[in-house]
Amino acid sequence: MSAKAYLSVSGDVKAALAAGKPVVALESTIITHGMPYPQNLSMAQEVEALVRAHGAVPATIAIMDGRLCVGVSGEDLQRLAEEGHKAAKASRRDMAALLASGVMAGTTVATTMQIAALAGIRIFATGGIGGVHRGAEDSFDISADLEELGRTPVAVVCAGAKSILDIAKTLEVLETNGVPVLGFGTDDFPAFWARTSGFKVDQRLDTAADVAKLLAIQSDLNMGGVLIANPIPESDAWEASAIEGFIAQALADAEAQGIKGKATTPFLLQRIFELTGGKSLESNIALVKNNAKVAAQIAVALSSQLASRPA
Ligand code: PSU
Ligand code: MN
Repeated sequence: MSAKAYLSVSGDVKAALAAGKPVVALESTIITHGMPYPQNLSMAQEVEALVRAHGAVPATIAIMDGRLCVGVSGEDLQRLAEEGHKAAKASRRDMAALLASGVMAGTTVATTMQIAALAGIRIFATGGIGGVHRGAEDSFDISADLEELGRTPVAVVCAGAKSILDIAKTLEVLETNGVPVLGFGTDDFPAFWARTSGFKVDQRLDTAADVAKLLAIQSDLNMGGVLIANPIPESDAWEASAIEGFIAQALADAEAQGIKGKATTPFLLQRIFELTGGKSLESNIALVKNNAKVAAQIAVALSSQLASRPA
């Protein structure tokens, strides 16, 4: 059987893809492991509505009932949101096991990219990518997202990388993996809750049409993913110095409790949520929505550019 035999694509996503209409993939680890219930459910619904409002079809991706599901909605979205941390967190290495067992899983950036590419979706919106963890020189904890970006031809719109990570090392690995890092309207690589990190992006582009032009060429070259870094809206942004104390506390707590491996990112997000009295979650939701909007605009620009190419 081919990998595509495991795909279950919803009717509206299938129709849009067949017609060359814009589609935006959305991940589900952010639903199961990134946010508490019920805010995770309302976020997922609002993000889908925003993608539609900007002219594209949303395709939330998850692994459910032994299938690679593309275009999860309604009841299934509710199931994922309620399952929360009881669901699995699907990274690349977990896929076969999850399909074999039928266990429900939120897909990370890495697996969402894989499944999106399999379905023929080119644009994907998330919150922040995984990266090189602080202390990686000892722990070797480097997110599979960085490897996947190097090899899978999907453009990922994110708000940069969370400052719980080592951003300098994350950017170095992205360079090694051959991933173009574009700043959408910014020269500075954003740091999730903060608009800047002090590190430069590879290239700044200011319009969706300019990004789409680059993506079409990247695809012609048969190359891998592209990272589009879109800063959190000013109204919801933190000063880097204001969030750093909470990050340091969350990291210290993770260390004290011996949190390791795939539990690390969900633990840190949850701790920062508690330490900020829920404010980090409001910012997280705002930046995901902003990424969904920009991803839809890029998807619309890309499908119109591809449609106007000579056959
Ligand atoms: N961004 C968010 N919330 C999240 C994540 C990203 O706003 O929960 C998830 C993504 O699915 C990303 C994962 O792929 O965290 C990274 O996990 P790890 O560091 O274990 O690779
Ligand atoms: Mn990791």
